[in-house]
Amino acid sequence: MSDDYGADSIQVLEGLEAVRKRPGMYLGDPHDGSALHHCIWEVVDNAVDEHLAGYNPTIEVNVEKDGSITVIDHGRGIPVSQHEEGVSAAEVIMTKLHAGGKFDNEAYKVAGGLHGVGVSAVNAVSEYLEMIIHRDGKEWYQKYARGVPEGRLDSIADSEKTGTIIRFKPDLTIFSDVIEFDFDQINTRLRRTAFLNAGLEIIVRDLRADEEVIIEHKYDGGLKEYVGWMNDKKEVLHEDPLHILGSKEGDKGEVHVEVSLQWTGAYTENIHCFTNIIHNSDGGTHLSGLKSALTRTINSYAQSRKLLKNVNSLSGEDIREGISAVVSIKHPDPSFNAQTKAKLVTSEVAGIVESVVNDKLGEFFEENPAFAKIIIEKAVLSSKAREAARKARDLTRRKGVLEGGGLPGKLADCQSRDPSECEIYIVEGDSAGGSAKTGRDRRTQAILPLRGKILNVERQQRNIAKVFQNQEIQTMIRALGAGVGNPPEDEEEEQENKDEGLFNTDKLRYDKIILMTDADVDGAHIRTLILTFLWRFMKPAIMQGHVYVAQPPLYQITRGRKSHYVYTDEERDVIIEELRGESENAKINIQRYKGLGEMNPEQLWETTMDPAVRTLLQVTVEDASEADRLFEILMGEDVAERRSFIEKNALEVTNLDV
Ligand code: 0RA
Repeated sequence: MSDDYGADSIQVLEGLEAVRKRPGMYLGDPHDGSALHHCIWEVVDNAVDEHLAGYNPTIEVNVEKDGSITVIDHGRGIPVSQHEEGVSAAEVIMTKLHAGGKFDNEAYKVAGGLHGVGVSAVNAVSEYLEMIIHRDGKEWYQKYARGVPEGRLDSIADSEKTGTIIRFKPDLTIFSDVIEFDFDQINTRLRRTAFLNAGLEIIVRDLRADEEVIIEHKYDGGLKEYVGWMNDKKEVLHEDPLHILGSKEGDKGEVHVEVSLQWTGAYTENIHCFTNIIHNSDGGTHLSGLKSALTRTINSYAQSRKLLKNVNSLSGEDIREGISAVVSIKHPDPSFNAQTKAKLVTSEVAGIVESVVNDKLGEFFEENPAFAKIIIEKAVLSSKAREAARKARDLTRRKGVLEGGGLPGKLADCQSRDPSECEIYIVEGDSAGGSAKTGRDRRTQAILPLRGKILNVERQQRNIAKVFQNQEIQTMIRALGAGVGNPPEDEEEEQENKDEGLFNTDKLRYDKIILMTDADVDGAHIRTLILTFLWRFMKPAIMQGHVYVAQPPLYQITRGRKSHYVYTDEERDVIIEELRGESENAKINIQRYKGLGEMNPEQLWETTMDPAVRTLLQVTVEDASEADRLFEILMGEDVAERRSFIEKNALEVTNLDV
């Protein structure tokens, strides 16, 4: 039926065009690198499915010199049979949106494929895509340009192997701003994939640099190794992570539960959740199930053994203090709150996870009373510290009111009272503060100078009263006007933890909180200390994008009456080259700004504060638990390690167009 074929191929072209026109709908943001990297995940997910189906021991991912990506798997190979009217099944999979559905019945379950866009979306946004399939005794080849096949699927050689090689180069007319693959991001994600699929070997190569980078991931211990890795920089309270495996019949079929957990001496909890290998950054019913099980099992054990002393019962937060855990469930038909799959909402999962964990944890405690005692003692300590913190916070708040309205004397406030147009610059040192006060737009820009280093709150988790006594911290809390203390993260905690004037972004007096520190290591350290405080006590300000880092220039380069401000060393070299090019023996003056204080008010305004020309970096957090881990390393004991770490990765800060 050639008519059908014609209609079909028109549909295919329309489908590909839809993806190219609105990549955001299919692959995520095409500007910030998420769609670009999603292309890799999409192809890899298919290869992981082959592993899940029991066929694929190894996946290789190469970042190639020309900016393309090669994904090699050793699965069954994409089916090559004739599908309809001379078109192979492989071509259908590569060109039809959601074609997966036709093939994915029974054994074949798409791992991430619940994203559902399939490799055809990747094909559509690729300048070229080459596909090599080993299957049915042959090697097959086909190439596409922007999703359109350049020829038919041909057999080019005999082959005894099976598997698929896909090489694609993203079409850079579709992506912008971030158009280069970030090897760290790729490696981190694939490491996680390897942890979640015990035994699967994933080899990642960066072939772009002269020195090739090759990293192999293979974790036979799966989640248990994952948790061990999460804790490798921490003091752990028991040597081996617990590992819990179980399954229960749900409404749509068997639900598998896998949990691994380990308590550490840290003061935060760090729990990652997955459904069918997809990360759920906002948790959901599996997380609630795990939390309920922990609270219930540990309280009932502690009560029955009379381990609670002066505490009535332990709150969930106290019990989870210092815990690192991963919960991964497999469900035949999960539902999520949104397209992004951030939160699992399938309600039966809560009860299933809770009962699996209850059973195993109860058993484990009975068999290891010494271990149970350590965990419970830590939770009791946490409960007492939390109570003390509550009192200290109350005191700070009341003091603020008693001292008359609460705005600190050091704050040079702005005139506007409309938070949406107001900004506060938190500035390192009084002298830079002075320049900033003179140079600013006083209608909308407030200046808060901080003197010296603020307290490292990461080291004060057992003595939170000290945090609230710190002058610089009190000053910040009062200037921002939005309270302090992170609100509960879900409804369950909400009940345990009544609202007590905790931090609330609705009350923020400024839309932008801008950290302006010197462009040196000390400046970076101060910035990190402030960010750590904001993260631990005002997290929503960061999560909702209110926090920014100012970018002061590193150099001023002057030739004659012309002067340039320069923000990076590379930029400096380019400008110098340019000026030399204009005239050989011109005198070029290079001034290095060691600190903000060296700039006069006009310079500070021109280079760093004027909204029309400045560059601000918005502090963004891809994943809250990753950020927790980061701050722990960052603020940990090893000063030298920390310094170099801060220099390199203080936080994921992404460039913002202002
Ligand atoms: C459809 C059906 C089958 C496998 C695949 C697609 C498949 C897709 C990709 C993408 C990259 N690597 C892949 N490997 C396999 C099942 C094939 C069968 O039943 O033999």
